[in-house]
Amino acid sequence: MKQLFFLFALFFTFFQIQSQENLPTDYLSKEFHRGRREAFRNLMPANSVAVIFSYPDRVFSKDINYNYHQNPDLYYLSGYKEPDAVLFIFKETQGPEKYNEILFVRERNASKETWTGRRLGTEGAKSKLGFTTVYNGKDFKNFAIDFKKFDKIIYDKIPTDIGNDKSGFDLYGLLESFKTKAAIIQQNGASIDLFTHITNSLREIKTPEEMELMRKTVKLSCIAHNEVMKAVGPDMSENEADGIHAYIHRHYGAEGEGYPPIVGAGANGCILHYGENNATKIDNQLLLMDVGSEYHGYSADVTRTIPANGKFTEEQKAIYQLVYESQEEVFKICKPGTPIQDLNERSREVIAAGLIKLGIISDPKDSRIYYPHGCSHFLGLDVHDKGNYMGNLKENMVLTVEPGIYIPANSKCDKKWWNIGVRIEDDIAITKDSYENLSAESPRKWQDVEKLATQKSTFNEMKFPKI
Ligand SMILES: [Mn+2]
Repeated sequence: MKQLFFLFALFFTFFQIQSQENLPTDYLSKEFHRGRREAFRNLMPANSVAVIFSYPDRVFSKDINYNYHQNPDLYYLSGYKEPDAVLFIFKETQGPEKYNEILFVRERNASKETWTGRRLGTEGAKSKLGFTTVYNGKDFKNFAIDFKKFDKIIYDKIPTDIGNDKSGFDLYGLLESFKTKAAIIQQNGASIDLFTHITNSLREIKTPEEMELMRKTVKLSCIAHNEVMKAVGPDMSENEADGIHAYIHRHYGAEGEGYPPIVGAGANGCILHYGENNATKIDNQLLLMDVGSEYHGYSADVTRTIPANGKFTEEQKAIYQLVYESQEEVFKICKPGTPIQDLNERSREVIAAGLIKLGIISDPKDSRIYYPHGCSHFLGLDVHDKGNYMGNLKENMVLTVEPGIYIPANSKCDKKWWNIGVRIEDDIAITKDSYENLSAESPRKWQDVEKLATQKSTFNEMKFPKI
C-alpha cells in the first residue's frame, strides 16, 4: 500500500514538473517586478501614495472582448496580467501590519474561470508575483485607507470610457471607489505629470532582464521579415504576408504583435498607419512592412520595404537609397549625450537634401510633405514607449531609427515617383559609447534585400486545397 502511495506521489510530482516545464521560463521574474516597485518608490516624494489601475477590457463584438492587454505600467510594476486590478505603492510603511504596497486582484471564481480562463487570485499573486498584501477587488470599497493624510496622490489619467458590470468591484467599481475615497472631483494634472515623470525615467532605461527580452522580440521579428522577403511574390496578398509574420512570431513563442501590422503595397505603403492589409495582390510594387512581435510584453518595431518581384526599379532604388543614407547618418550620432531631438533633425536634413537633388522638392521645408513623421521613439512594453523625448540618449535606452519617404499619386512632382513609399526601421540599444543595432539580422542595403529575395521560403512549398 505504501509503495502504491509512493508511486502515485511520484506520478503526480512528475506530472507537475512536466506541466511546469511546458511553460515559458523566460518571463520577467517576481524579483524584477519587486525591484521596479522599489525603484518607483525611491522616486516618490515624502508622504505620498501611487495608484496604478489595470486597463479596461474592450468589446470586440457584442459579448466577445478583444484579447486582454494589461496596462504596461501595471505589468512593469507587478507582473499581473488580468483586468479589474489596482496597485498601491506607498512611500512609507503603513499601518500596524507594516505594508508598503497593496494589490487588489480579480477574485477566483470556478464557474467564470471555466468560461474566460484561469485567474491568479490572491494566493497566486502572493506565490507567483511575490506580493505579501493582496486582496480581492471587492474588498477595496470598504478598505480603510485615508487618502487625506497623504501630501500627494500620484496616478495616471483615469479612463472614462469603460464598461460597468455593476458588481461594484470591476475596474469601473474600483475607479469609483478610488475617486470617492480620494475625493477626486477633477483629475489633478500635477499628480498625472508626476506619475508620467516617474514612469518615464524608469522605463526609458532597460534593465538587463528587459534587454534580454528586447533582443529576443527584435530577433524573431527579423527572422519573420527575412522569411517574408524570401516568400513574397506579386501574387501574394498583403494579408498573407502579414500572416507569415504572425506565424513566425508565434512559432518562436511570442504572444502576438506589439501593434497592428502595417503591410502595404504601392499606394498603400504611402499611408503611414495603413492597417487594412487587404490588397489581394501585391503585384510588381514595393511592399512596406512595419511589423514587430510582442514577446512577453516587449514589442519590436521593424520596417522593411521590398520589391515584390525581387528587383527595385531605378526610381524605387533612388528613394530607398536616400532613406538608407538618412538612417546611416542618424546611426553616426547614436551615442550617450546626443539630444534625442537631434536624431529627427539629422534624418530630416539628409532627406531634404536628397529630395532636392532628385528634383522632387526645391525648398528643404517641403521635406515634411514626403517625410511627415519623426525618426525615433522609445521602444519597450509600449511600441511607442515611455521616456523623456526632450532628454539626451543614455546607455541602455532602446529606440527606433525610422526615416521614410512617401510619395502618393498626384503629388506635385514627376509622376515617375508616384506610389513609392519607403520606410526602413531598425531598433537600436544605446551602449556605453555607441549603439548596437538589434535588428541588424534583417538586411537593409538594397543589394542585400534583392539577394535575399532570390531565395525560396518554406512557405512557397506549402500546398492547400483549392476552394
Ligand atoms: Mn516605429
